[in-house]
Amino acid sequence: MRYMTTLIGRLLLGAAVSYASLLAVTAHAAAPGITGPSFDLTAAPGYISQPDGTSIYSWGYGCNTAPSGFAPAAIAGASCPDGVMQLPGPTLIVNQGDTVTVTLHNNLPAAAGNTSILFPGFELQPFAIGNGIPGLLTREAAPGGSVTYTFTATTPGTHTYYSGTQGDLQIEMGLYGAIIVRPTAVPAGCRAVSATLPNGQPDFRLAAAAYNHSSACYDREYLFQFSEIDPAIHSQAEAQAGLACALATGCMTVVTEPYLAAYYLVNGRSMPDLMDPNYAVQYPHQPYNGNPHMHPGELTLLRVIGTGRWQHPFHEHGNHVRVLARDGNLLLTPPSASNPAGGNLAGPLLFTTTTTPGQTLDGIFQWTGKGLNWDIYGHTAGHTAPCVPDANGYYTADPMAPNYYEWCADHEKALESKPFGQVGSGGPVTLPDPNILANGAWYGGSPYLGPEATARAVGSTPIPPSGTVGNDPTQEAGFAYMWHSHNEREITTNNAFPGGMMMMMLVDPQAFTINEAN
Ligand SMILES: [Cu+2]
Repeated sequence: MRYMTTLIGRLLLGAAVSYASLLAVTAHAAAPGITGPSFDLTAAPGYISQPDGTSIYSWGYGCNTAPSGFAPAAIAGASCPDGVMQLPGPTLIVNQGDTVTVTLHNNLPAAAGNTSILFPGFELQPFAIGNGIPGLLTREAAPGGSVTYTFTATTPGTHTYYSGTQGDLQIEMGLYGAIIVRPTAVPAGCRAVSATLPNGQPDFRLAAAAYNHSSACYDREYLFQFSEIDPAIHSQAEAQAGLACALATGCMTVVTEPYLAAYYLVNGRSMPDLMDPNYAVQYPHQPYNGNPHMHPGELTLLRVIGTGRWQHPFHEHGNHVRVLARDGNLLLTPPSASNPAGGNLAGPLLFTTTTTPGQTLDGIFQWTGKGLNWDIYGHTAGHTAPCVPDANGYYTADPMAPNYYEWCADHEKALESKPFGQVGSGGPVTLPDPNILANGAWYGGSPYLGPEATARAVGSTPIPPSGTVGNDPTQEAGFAYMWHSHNEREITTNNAFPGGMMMMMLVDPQAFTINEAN
């Protein structure tokens, strides 16, 4: 939403004290998780924290014993401590074709009764006699007991897993997580995962492509799981957690309707906590963040999962999102008269990637600055940077160039013909569309990207005043966009704005190394 983007920009600039810590963070998101194909999980209680200082009694999946590994390998300091619940549960990363085994230990209070996991989209192998207890939807683990699920990861993409027992209570309490299945092949035109991207910076991708399709290549990826919390449900469960109980269905009487959410989470955290690093020590039960960064031109894969009860209209400012797949199913055209082979991408271009409970969505986001009608790099007379358009109109000859992926049609187009404030005598040539270009905490005080951005903005009347935030462009000075729920109720934390389902996406100059390893 446009006015909200402006508002949050002003809030962030104005509230220097409360947001000072945000300006210093250089932590990013990626799609961190644990690798398989065998996983030993616990379901256990714990307390998550929210930005208003609240601790909320929750249930979550965690590692029962140490995982075989962590991904992406470029993230240092990853952890999944034995027996510690987390929210969301560990992201399970496997390869297409793997035989995946997940053993679940029920360490919830006896009063919660049995618990289980569903793996929608995958066909479980038959259960051996004695493996778990038959439940309504799947085999369950009794309190203190365990159950093992086995399935083949047949289809690549983004999937979800969650409790199949008393879902209105157990999913609300936090028993959910994500599964990422890496495709088997490197499709034509996609780069294999290596130590570095073409620009020489670290490669944090989990795979060369999201699916076995050359249109599913990407340069960078983020996973966002949307959920909400009704604290009244959690406090009822907490109050009854100590009840003696020997029933499979538990002994709690928790009223889950009417449903009154007060906390709106992305990856288990709310704004501004979600901008802190992955695995930050202050969130021992919420290891995953939501802090997307990208360079101009990069194809950014968004893995979006709806959990909980409500739809959440997730709006990615800066461009639309091209949907690749839903529920791990790549959306392709069928054969037709004009294209007998079929197989072209068929997903819509969405302004808002609305989440649906239980559904996953993969989409590609790209920011280039095309359409602004002025030179985002501030090239002026006498500059030496070339902009020779490729077949698509972008400068892509040199991935190491400061203006790599510049939209050449706007090369050397001035933002203003006269200094700011003198609109009557010329003024800005083109006012930026705030839906395309926004400002925010990292905004370098210059309307230009690039290592010389601040210097270019210095003048008698720079726009906006240079040094407003005072960041060194090679450190952190890009274009900031709010990515948030378009339901305004959901960008609050316990009724206070700003909070909830809100993050800031940063388009960083090529000179800035995007290091997602915390
Ligand atoms: Cu918006």
